[in-house]
Amino acid sequence: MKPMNLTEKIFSEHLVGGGDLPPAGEVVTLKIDEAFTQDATGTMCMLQLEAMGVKRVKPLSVNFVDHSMMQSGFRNPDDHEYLRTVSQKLGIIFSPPGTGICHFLNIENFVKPGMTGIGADSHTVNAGGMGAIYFGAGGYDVALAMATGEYKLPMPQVVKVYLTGSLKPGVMAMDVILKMLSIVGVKGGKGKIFEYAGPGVASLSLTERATVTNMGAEMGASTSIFPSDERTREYLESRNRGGDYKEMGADDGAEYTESVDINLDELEPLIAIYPSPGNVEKVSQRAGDKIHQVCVGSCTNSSYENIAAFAEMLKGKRVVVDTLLYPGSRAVATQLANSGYVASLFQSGVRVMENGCGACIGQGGSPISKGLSLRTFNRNFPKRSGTNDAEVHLVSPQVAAASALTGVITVPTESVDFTDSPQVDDSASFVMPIPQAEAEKVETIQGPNIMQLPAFDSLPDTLKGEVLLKMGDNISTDDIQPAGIYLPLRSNVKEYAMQATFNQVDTSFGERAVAHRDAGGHGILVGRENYGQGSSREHAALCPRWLGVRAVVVAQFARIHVANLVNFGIVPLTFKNMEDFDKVTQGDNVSIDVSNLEGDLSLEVNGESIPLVPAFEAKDVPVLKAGGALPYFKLTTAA
Ligand code: MIC
Ligand code: SF4
Repeated sequence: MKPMNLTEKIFSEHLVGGGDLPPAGEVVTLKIDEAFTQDATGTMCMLQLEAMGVKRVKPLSVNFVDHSMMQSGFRNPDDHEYLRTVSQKLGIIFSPPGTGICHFLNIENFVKPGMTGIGADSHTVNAGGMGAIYFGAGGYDVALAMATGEYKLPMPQVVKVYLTGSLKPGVMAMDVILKMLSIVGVKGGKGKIFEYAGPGVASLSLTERATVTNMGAEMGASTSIFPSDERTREYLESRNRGGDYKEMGADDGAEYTESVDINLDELEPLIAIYPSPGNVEKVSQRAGDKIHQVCVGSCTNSSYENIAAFAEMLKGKRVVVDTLLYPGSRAVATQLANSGYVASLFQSGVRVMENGCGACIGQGGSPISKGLSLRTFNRNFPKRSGTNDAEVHLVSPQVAAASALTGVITVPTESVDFTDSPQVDDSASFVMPIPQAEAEKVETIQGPNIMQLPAFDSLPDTLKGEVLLKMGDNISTDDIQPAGIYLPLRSNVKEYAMQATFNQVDTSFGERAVAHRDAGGHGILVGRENYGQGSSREHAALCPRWLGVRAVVVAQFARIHVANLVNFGIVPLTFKNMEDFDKVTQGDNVSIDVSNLEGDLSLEVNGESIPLVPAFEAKDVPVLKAGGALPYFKLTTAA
């Protein structure tokens, strides 16, 4: 038999219908072992799951609460209560606020080597550190996976990342992924799975591997994966999960589309400079720059090892800038308390915050105006911190510690020996599913924050309307549909759309779009490269659709966003010739004949016909025609 890489092995074991794997780019259907949401995407996902008429989910499913935890007012707690009750009703595990960050809890408790999963969050790929294949997806796709136990995606190419050597003092796993970002860029990973291999792999612990796979999302990759080996066994045994261990790796002679070599010995501390995770430099190039804040945590860097190393460097000293810390889970926080680090962090002047996303998604912890914040997080997009004119650079926990002590960007050089402490089992925090007969009697509680799903009409033969916005490269979902202070509106499409959609790009967008929609126009958006990069939030498609947007025409889309556009009946299109971008102006009246989505498509503007290329797959055509995935699901399951 032909030698297989690890990705091919897991895909083959999960291929619905069996047989050979298709070539890269062709749609493949995988059996999904786990599906999950977090609270900011979970309520919409659950409303869609209920609208599908599902009585009980098929795969292992979890609803985590970690994003919207401020509870200033009824909105967040209402969302949590809906998630708690709907979880009980549908057979889903519920992880209440304070338990920890979804991706961190997932590797602690649920992911096993060789599993497949999808989650309604782009950093679901974190699970690749465990030797599993996990994808980030929009809420509808997660709801469908919960209903059917399956997920469809274009077969990715597999890239080998060959690691040699080991990290020297002051260099951390964060620097490995920042190095990858400097090589691959923020869109170079599209359609690819990064499979790590080589002798350097054994030098990285499981949580270090998860740091690397987590931030693979910032390369636009489908996912990333490490082999499962003795280090995996070590981690699982330390969590009393030794029985979940299975050795997994690529066969000798396995083939890859490309390969990247990284010698860990040669890495230096790196920093991603505002406003993109892809602007990577050496920390030494920025040494001495004044900083105003340090934040440690997020799903990328909130393991015990990360925080203990940070705390150890601070021990007996005081931070000189505002320093916030978010542990990845209650288990990690307890472990830090047991080893004495919580007390030493307090004494060092660190603000020990709740176990959750916190400042990473702008839920508090904003920096000062025009300030510079150093964060161990994975994203530094404009305005994401909640302070519009502040800047955020991304660094490892050791760079964060060295800099918090000096108030300027500082290169860590010494090796850190932190106190070890046994892992803690916090699985008692989860609310487990109840038997189906009892579950069916549960009434979900939907407070006033939960708005019912809007109904959307089918696709007309011609889209006719105005170019509502013309944008540049790398428009992120944070630009399209900001989170931060707007997170409490995630369950209320109308309010979220009116208050937040594109308000960072143009404050008049909501009003203009609604007026145009109500006058019968179809809104069109125009952009350039990597449109929709960043999060998996389907609201970045759902809210524009509510505002009347029916097509987006750009140079290239980010993977998850294009799927979300299709799911909400917005036609994703790309320019055949990028020079045509200059022929379109914001405010132009345009039309697109979409009566035959499989034929030639063009944008009619100012008397010219600009050729377009579909960014959707053939399988998406009936979904777009029906006006979106849920209307299509209803049409096809009723038939
Ligand atoms: C993010 O980091 O941008 C988020 C918030 O976790 C998002 C999900 C969301 O918007 O709810 C993500 O990464 O998918
Ligand atoms: Fe939460 Fe930040 Fe991770 Fe998103 S990137 S899941 S907001 S910690």
